[in-house]
Formats: sequence, C-alpha cells, structure tokens
Amino acid sequence: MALSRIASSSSRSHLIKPLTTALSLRRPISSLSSTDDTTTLTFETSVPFTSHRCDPPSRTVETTPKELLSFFRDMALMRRMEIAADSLYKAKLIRGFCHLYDGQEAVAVGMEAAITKKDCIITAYRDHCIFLGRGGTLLEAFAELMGRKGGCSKGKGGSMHFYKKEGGFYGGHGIVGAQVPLGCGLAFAQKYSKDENVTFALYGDGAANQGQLFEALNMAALWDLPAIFVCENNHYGMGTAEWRAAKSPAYYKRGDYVPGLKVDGMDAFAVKQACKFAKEHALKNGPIILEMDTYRYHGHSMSDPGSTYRSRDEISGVRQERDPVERIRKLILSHELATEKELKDFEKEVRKEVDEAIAKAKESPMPDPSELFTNVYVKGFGVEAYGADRKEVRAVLP
Ligand SMILES: Cc1ncc(C[n+]2csc(CCOP(=O)(O)OP(=O)(O)O)c2C)c(N)n1
Ligand SMILES: [Mg+2]
Repeated sequence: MALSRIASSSSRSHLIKPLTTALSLRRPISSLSSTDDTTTLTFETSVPFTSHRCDPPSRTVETTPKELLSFFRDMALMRRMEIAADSLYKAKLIRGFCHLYDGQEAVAVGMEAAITKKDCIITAYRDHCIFLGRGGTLLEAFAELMGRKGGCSKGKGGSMHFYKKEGGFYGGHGIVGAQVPLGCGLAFAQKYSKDENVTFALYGDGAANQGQLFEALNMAALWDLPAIFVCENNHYGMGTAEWRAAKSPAYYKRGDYVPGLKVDGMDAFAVKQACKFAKEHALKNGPIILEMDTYRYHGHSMSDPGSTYRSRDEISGVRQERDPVERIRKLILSHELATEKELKDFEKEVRKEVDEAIAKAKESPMPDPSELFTNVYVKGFGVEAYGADRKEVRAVLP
C-alpha cells in the first residue's frame, strides 16, 4: 500500500484529530479506498499484562493501517518536539524548568487512542506531549515554552504548566504527586454529574510512595470514583533509581484493595488496550491502577545530564530494544504498509512542521508585565516584581 494512501487516512484519523490536523501533510491527499479503512491487522502486545485483583485484558490487539500510521506520525512529532525543545533550551530561548518526555511517547499516544476528550487527564510537569495528544498545537506548546503570549497558558506557566481545559487536560503540575488528589476531584465531579466519563491521573514512580497517593486511592475506592491512576514508571525519580526509593516497586499492586495492571508502556498498542480496559472497569467498578513500564531518554530535567546515576549502555539498550517509535516503524515495515524511505520522508515532514511552529512562536510577543497579576487569587498587597537583575521594579501588584 502506498504511503500517501495511509497518510491520507491517518490525517483523517478520529483518534488524535487535532494533533493529526496539526500535522497535516502538505502532500496531496489521495483518496482512501474503503478496503483500507476496514483492513484489520491483528497482533499480540509485546508482553502479557500482569494483573492484580482483576483478570487481565487480552494480549491480542486489532488495528488498521490508518491507526498504525497515525501512531507513528504522532509519536515522531512528539519526539521531534522534545528534541527541538532541548536545542531551544541550550540556546537560552527556553528558561527555567523543562522536563522532556522523549522515550515515553507511547503512553500519551496509546492512552489518547482509547479515550475521548470528555475524559479528563491530569499529569505532573512532564506534560508537553500529553498536551499535544489532547489537541494542543505545536505553536501553543513552543510559545508557552518560550514564555510568549501565544502560549497555552499565555506564556505565564512555562514547561510545567500546560493546560487545555476544553480538551479535558487539567495540567501540568510541579508539586510531585499533587495532581493525583486533584484528579480524584475531577473523577468525583464526573460521577456526581453522571456523565459516564473517567479521569486519568498520571504520576511518576517517585510520587508512588507519597502518602497523598494512598489517601486519594482510599477515597476513590470508597466512593467508586471513575479514577484511573496511571503510574508512569520510568524507573527514576530525578537521580534516584526505583529500587533505592521503593520497598516494593510493583506499583500496580500498591493500591492493595484497588485492582491494577502492569503494562508495557513502550508499546502504544498495549497502552491503548489497557486504557480501554481501565475505562470500562472504572465506569463499572471504580478506580484501577495502570503501571506503565516506560523510560525517559533525557535526564530528569534540562539541568540533569542524566548519565551519572545510570549507564549509557542502559539508555542505548532501551533505545535498541524497546523504543516506542521504532516498534511502530517495524510493524509498518513488516506489514509492507510503507517503505523505509517513505517513513524517513515522513519524518522530514514532521521536522518541518516543528521548525515552522518554532519560527511562528518566536514572532509571538512576551506577555505584558501587567499580566503578572492577572489569573492570581490574591490581590491588593502592593507586592513589587523585579526583573531578573533584581534592580529595576517591573510592576506593582494592583
Ligand atoms: C512535593 C515535592 N517534593 C519534591 C519535589 C522535587 N522533585 C521534582 S521532580 C521529583 C522526582 C519525581 O519523580 P517521578 O515521580 O518518578 O517523576 P518523573 O520525573 O520520573 O517523571 C522531585 C523529587 C517536588 N517538585 N515536589
Ligand atoms: Mg520517574
């Protein structure tokens, strides 16, 4: 099957519509025959699911050429966005905190494919790719990263505080674990208004040992909230390996009375299968934990080279054996849906999209200093704000 035909189908994908729209190729969209639309491909997830207090879903997944290509394209875009953010940071165009998601893309893409924008997602500070999955644009993302007016939080949140409420995305949180009880609040609202949607509350392995997680699990279980606790286990909390921080790193079992599932978080189809299963479960029975076994290639944040507490061999081993984008590339090639060259060209297009978004984001002005005092709760204290040099008063709180 020619790539252009698959490309045309994925650009009409209903799965990650705004993201794929953001990606829309400039090449002409040729017509997709109904056979292509209905062709079903069946394969098994990379590893079986391991479950706690529930029967695991089937390992057999079904997909279409259209979905396969949209997964490839969406993950390639996310990867490219994060690599570009790395360069912008090094060029000092992005300042402050910046936590990159490359390596973990299959979680964002697989989860999005299983749910709708009426379902809610809330996450920690590693939020750029989740935002894209929720329908955010590259332009809004880069403008936010560079502190520009055109950013999704008007340039006032930066890397850790992306939001898109109309896409069911509630941030972007810098306090480790704090988003989990907030996610339970969202699930409570969903149950209260009987709207049959669920909330995915994402947290890291580092947050998985916090007390507030267990308090949130208790309340969610007590009230049968449609809350899905997604532990993105990338095996490190900053520079601390999970075995140094957790007596039991089997995070899918740590909810005790709450069922759980361990998922290969590097396999977008396993993630999709698990999230679909979790949504059905949560609507019927209440909370469930999904432990996504994943990996981050970058250090914890841009200030961490990421190579002092783990070996380069470990990182390159994961890249070779488990990379989520390469996994999809292999599936596309083995099903002869595209040639290697076609996929490379495809990635070039993605690169161009990213470069164009960065150029546009740079044109967006910085927010007006008076914006410092909008969207804040407390007013009237006459607080003064200074520039980075601490010399010149930039604004006074009205
Ligand atoms: C309450 C709190 N304690 C400590 C920190 C500092 N801190 C920021 S990220 C982090 C590690 C979290 O690791 P993990 O939950 O595994 O998430 P990952 O960065 O791996 O995605 C720590 C300790 C913080 N932001 N908030
Ligand atoms: Mg971690």
